[in-house]
Amino acid sequence: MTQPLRIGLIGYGFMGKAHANAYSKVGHFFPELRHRPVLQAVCAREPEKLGRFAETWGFAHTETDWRALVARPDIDAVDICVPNNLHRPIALAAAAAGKAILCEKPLAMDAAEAEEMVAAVERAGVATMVWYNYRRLPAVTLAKQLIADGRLGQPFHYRASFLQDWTISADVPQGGAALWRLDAAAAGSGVTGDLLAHCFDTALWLNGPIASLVATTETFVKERMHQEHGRIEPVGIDDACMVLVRFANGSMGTFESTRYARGHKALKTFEMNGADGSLAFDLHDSQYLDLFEYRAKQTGQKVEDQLAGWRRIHVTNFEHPYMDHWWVPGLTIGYEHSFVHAVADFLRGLESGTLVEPTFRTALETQKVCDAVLQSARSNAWVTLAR
Ligand code: SOE
Repeated sequence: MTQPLRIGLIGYGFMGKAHANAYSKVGHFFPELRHRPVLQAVCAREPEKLGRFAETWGFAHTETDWRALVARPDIDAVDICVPNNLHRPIALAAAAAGKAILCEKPLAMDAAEAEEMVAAVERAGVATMVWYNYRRLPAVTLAKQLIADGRLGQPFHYRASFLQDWTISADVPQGGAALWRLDAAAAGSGVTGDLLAHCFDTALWLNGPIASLVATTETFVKERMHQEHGRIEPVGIDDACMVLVRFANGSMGTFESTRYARGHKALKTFEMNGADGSLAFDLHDSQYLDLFEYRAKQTGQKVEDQLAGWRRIHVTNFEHPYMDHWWVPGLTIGYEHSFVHAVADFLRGLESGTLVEPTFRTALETQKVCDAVLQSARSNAWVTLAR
């Protein structure tokens, strides 16, 4: 017997579409799950576009005020896909209404807001998940499994980047639909919260907590027209950010993010080097994980020098994470599937009673790292993260 989980989606931009697609697909590809998402209601401000979105994706109802959506008794889970400055009020209201909450990243504008949200959801005892979707690409989950299995040995280095180039033109406005990511009042920060947050979430998951860091940021375009009222306003976000970190496990890390890397659209990479091996991932080749084994886990022996080398694992076998739910070995999946996996894991978590990661509490740690980055960039000094 399947059990419906009635979703109330708030926001229908790029992320709203990714989530709606995931809810639609999950039951087909993960039929063993008891809970089935039902596209119950979607909320946004523009009625005409909203109606079209609801019709396209099959939502039963629409609302133009998020408060009305949260208050609906026929909604079990609220999905927050709106600009970051609305995450906190919606999450607090949804927690008070006893709804499960799925929230786009970053969790909040800053760690203080995130703390308040964590307290509210834990007080209410509701299930939460933050959509750090890249964890759920099979190659990234495989990296987690290999590291947890001790294949890399003592970790020395972690390096990550997320590079884009879509804001180089000074003519790109800030604010409003799609461009709220450039408006500090709506986004909280620039690449730090939008892109590095993904890198930090993956890094904390794979390599543990960050103990201290030093960062520098730059805003290359100082003024932009605001899309909502047409006035030229100072730009308050970071366009680029570089960070040096020390992890609690003794390893060192570097992180870089920018929207000014001409030619790069979404170059998200990470590499980790340990005493016994290294691994590397590149989002442009998301079905691959590169592994260098210095010492073979099964035998404990050093790999013969003439055979040592980087191995490219095509992460499409039934044995690989999530892949037994898709096609036959060798056939690939992509970006959208990371969201389907997130929903599947969330539903499985509801069934087992073990909440899926990252919960609001886990995402708070990423938020604290983002805050420390911005604090360090302002003060030009190392920042120690409290534990
Ligand atoms: C920004 O361009 C963006 O869409 C982020 O907001 C997403 O989180 C990232 O996955 C892709 O880039």
